[in-house]
Amino acid sequence: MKNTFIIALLWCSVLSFGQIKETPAKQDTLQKKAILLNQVIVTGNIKTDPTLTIVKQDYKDKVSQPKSSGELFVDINGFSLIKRGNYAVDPSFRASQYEQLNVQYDGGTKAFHACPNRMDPITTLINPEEVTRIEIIKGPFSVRYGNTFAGVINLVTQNGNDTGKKISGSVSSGYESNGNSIVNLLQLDSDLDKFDISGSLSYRDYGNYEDGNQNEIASAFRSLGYGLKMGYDFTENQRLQASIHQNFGRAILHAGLPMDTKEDNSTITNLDYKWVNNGTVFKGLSAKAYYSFVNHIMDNSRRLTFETSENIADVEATTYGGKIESEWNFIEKWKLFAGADMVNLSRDGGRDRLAKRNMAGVLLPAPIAYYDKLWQDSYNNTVGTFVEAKWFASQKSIFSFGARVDFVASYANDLSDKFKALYPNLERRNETTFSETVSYKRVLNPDYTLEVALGRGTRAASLEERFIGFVNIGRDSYTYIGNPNLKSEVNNQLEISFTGKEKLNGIFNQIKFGGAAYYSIYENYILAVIKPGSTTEKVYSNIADALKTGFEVYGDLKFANHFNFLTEVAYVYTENKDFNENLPLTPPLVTRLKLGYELDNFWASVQYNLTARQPKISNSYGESTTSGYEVMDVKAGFSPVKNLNLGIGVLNVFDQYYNNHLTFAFKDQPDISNANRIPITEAGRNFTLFVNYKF
Ligand SMILES: [Cu+2]
Repeated sequence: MKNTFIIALLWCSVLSFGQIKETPAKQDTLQKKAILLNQVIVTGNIKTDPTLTIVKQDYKDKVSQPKSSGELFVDINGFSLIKRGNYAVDPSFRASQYEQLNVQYDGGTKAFHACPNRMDPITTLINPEEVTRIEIIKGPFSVRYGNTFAGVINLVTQNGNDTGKKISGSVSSGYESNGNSIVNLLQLDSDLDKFDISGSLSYRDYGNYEDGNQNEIASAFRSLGYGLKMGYDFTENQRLQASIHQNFGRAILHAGLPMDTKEDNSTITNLDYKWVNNGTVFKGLSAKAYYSFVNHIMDNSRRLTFETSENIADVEATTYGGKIESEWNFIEKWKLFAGADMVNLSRDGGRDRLAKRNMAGVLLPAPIAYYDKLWQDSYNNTVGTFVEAKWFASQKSIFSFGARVDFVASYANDLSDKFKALYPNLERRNETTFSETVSYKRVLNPDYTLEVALGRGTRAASLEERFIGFVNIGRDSYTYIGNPNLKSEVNNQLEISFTGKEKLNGIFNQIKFGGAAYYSIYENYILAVIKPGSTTEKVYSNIADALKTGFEVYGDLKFANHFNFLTEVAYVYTENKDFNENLPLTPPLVTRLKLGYELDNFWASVQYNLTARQPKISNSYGESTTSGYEVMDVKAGFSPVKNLNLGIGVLNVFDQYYNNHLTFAFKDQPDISNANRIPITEAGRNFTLFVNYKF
């Protein structure tokens, strides 16, 4: 009843606005088809763009090495990577990660991993080659893209190009010396008047890499993937699009996890529709539906523990959902978006264990078989509804207001006896969460912008946090246990951001600069905490008092017509006041310096990354302090003939031996004595080559 009332209230606020028309907004050079479908959420249109965004989009050009999902984020200020090997790479933004970031494809398609150890994070489910652009909303400052706790990451995949050509496309090949890794790709597009189709096929075969001290790190993998997208433009203002992506990973080694992937098979399907209306009040409608399925099989056949117990886990995840959104111009100087979305996730599967030795290591007369329910046939179903309004108070001032309500249902149909004993009489749980935001954007002059935003983002606990059944999924060696009674975690974030651009005289051509500072107060932060009275088990729990603050700044100077020099600095500080320590996975201070040179058919860049030491750690998470390090990459590319591009690179030129603070520690690696808890070291010097031919 209360829920119905809240929805009614939200929709009344939609309908109570008056009306008038808008002036057509200027659009930048983005693909029209992607904009028409709301795949792109930041279009350069000040009237519809969300507050406080980052866009990274030069993924197609200037390639000097094969792309990996990790590489997509490595150059974005404020981002770090959480690695468990070379394949399972999760992005971390300002010390927030996993489900705290709402990672999605093409403006709202969601897909979740099946592995409890995140061997198959969302970034591995779509080929990185297909990603042409990444958009980030830096905090809970929009309610239109689903639950937004610490930010939205939208990976935009390519569309049928507006080429007008019956057949066009490209073939590419890449090689990396460190690991003897290869990537091959084929991309085909066809644009036939109202109908267009695009497809891509990729194969990658990575070997184990060597770190800066020539230690071989278990990280090899093979994967084959394809994507197919078909679109039909009914009229100039209406488009329907269907897509399918499938990815097949094989023999994936994870140095930082207790098992290796035998097989990883994923399918994501997607249907999008958009109608842009030229009326004065009703401006358009967009709708989306998606379905994804991931099957994941892993075992410990390559590990020392295999002598004691043969383990194989077969798990699956099913995600389906959709979104419908409408756009209105009720009152002069106001724009309004209202809609609803749904994300349903379910996971099932478990682990077969064949114990061959007892705890003391003595061979058993006959092996004993066990089955562990890892996911317990668990469900997390979310339905949300939202309203977001923009008020153009003057030519230079824009206010945004947003509110959303999410109704979350969670339950598990197949609880293990151990879990039942811990949580007797467990029933389906219903929760209602609220998120809201208000922000102000001031265009000081065309080249200077100031933004101030305040947001409250609420995230209900994930399936891992609620229902994971007695399994080691952390960086440490504890057994993790879900907690179905967790409260939702809340991020109250304030952010101030400034960007500017100035034309210069003489040898200097132009300078661009900017910065952002933020402060977050967390409520009920979710963390796995040692179970009272236990030395081997951790239970997901709410932390009462925690915070995060930090900044990013950048300056980009163009000079001598062809040169540019970029400096970026990012810093995060976190505090878990309940435990009097840092929150886990807080990256150290990072400074990036990049000198670039560019002509029409030649480019080169030198990038120097300085990462400070991280003495502030989370002891309860099993972290250790990390030393600082400096890594230099040199890249260049040229185009000897039209449509042919060659790129070469030397990564980690000085063969630096180092480990990233967020990367997992070695786990059960046969050739590394006492391997547990030693951080995985990153790749040493690496020569790369990339060739691309367009037709
Ligand atoms: Cu796995």
